[in-house]
Amino acid sequence: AGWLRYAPIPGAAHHHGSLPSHVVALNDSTISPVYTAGQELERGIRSIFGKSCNVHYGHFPHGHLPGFSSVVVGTLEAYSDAYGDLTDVPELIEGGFWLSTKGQHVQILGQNERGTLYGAFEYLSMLAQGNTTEVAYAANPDAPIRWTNEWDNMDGSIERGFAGESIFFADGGIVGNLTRAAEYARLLASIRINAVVVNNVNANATLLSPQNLDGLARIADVFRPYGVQVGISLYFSSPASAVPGRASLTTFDPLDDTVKSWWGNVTRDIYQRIPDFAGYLVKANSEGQPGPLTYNRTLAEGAALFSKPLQPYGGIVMFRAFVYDYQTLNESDWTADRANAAVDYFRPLDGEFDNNVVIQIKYGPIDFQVREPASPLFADIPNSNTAIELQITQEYLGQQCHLLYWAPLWKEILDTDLRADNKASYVKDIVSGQRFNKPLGGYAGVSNVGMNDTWLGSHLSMSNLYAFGRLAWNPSQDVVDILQDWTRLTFTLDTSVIDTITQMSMESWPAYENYSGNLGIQTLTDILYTHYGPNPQSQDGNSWGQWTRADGFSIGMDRTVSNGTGFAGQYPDEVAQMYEDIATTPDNLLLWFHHVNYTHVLKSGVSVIQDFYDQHYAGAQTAQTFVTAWNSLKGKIDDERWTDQLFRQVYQAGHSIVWRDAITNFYHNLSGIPDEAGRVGNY
Ligand code: GCW
Repeated sequence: AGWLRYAPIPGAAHHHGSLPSHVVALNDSTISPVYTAGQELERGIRSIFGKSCNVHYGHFPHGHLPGFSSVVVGTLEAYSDAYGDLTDVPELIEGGFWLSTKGQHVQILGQNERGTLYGAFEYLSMLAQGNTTEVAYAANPDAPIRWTNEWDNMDGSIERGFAGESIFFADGGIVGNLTRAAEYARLLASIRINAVVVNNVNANATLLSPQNLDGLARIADVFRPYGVQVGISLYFSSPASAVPGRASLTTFDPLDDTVKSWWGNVTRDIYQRIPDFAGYLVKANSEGQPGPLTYNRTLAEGAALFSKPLQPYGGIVMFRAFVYDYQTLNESDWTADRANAAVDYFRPLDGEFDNNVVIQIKYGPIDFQVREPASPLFADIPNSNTAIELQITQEYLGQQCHLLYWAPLWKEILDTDLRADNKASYVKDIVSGQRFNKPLGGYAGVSNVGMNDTWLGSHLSMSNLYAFGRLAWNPSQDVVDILQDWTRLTFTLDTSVIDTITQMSMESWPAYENYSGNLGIQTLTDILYTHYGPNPQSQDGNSWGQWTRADGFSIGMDRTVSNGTGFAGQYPDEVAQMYEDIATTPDNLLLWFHHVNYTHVLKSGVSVIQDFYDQHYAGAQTAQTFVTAWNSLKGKIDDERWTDQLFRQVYQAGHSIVWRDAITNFYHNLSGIPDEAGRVGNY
């Protein structure tokens, strides 16, 4: 149920008189999100207040609203057609809604059906939090694309998933029982996610077999009543792969006519089964994957292979900017830098992508690290649609075994002002399309939910999924407000519980950063495969291009233009200058941009090495306090969830000490510089 528990609130019966007794849902088709909204309202009001409502589907007869208190839920258009125009409703855009709880009839009126359902969930969220005040307002999305990506494989495993098997796939096909998929769609609709890419970006061509497309259509069928569309990831060389029921070509060259018609056929076959199909997500020429560069074609020519056939259907291509060739990265070259790749590839192509292509950019230039500057690419392709790719799953951030509330990190990136043309250019305003006046743009969150009851593998990690949806709708919201709404909906209205979970969650990112890799050095984890646990020695000499350049005296990536990889110069001038100079680079990104001696003194007055020691101790110390904090909630939330989370907090407390000791000892050995506080290396 996640946050859609609709737990009874204290004093529920007291509200009965002021609650509506009827629901009028202005659509009687069971596959309509308006119908779903009607069901959801009945279910919520019954569960939260113990009050049953009659639900009437379709227009109320004779063009009159019922004479008793009711919730009227439908599209604004359906409402006007039946009952006349409303004058007080401001302009709504796609997915927007109007919610008024004033007067005898609660009005929940969407710009479209999906927006109507969002409004119903908004009203229920208020009620479930004990808020029965009178409100009347319109809500509109900041950005049109609010998708999750699921890295689910056809065999049912999930890449970087920490919550069990896939809810979509097993044994090379689509699972028979899609109950969980429908429940997921319900959760997603409540946070206004409008599409899900159901398979891994490291895609498997066999998804395109006619039989599997039939299965995909079944997924779309269970999503549709929630207003959630389905999309898929494509494997670029599919035409030359063995796909049951399809011709196999000897080429996948994007300029080859047989390849073009191969993809044209696939696209036609999909839309025949799924008329509201969302579109494709493409990972090409990345980490050894095939792509247009295999044939010396540009990435734009590769994207066009998909955008052209999608155009007549209104589908879109999310083309990932995560393009780099790890085989060519050589650490002995001081100027080699994987962080440069995205801008190097995409900036020259700006303006060459079709209107229905969106460049999907990871928030940082490397890979979901605990601290990265915002990717400069957001500012560098003003003639292209862009979306930001965030991870909800905690690949590098403790894999759901450590508490980590992502939203403050996301917010910092979204609120970064990249100063394109020396003008305010916040990442959030670029991806919404506002800054560069683009029609498309938005958010992709790598979620990776699984069959585990908790969806993500731990109860507290669900705040991340919730916050993702909330910020994608409106990135200006406060991350504490979002967290507290989630906590009330998920656990209780008890303020002591809310305060405790708030404190733990808000301290979780700084704590993890402190014990896993501070000063912008990145998550010092095992980079070779697991991305879990400390492994600072793997951070150099690897072919992935995630380096720290640590030796006996110094550490950090020199990304300056004057003496390093030149990466800092990929930003617009004002930001480039800030990062070029140690004096103006914030301490928390120092080693991201500069190579310095361990004895270099930070703005805080402490040396780099001493700060390593101090922060690793501080971070691990904070993780210990999470156990005490969680213990204080015993009896205030149900035992089952309390026990489950306690196990994780105890584990994290121990593992944070493993992190602390591994990292501090590693750099102590390497540098030979003692800890002023005498902790490191003294047992
Ligand atoms: O860093 C890598 C992850 C891979 C992932 C890749 C990507 C899906 O470790 O698991 O592959 O990023 O984003 O494509």
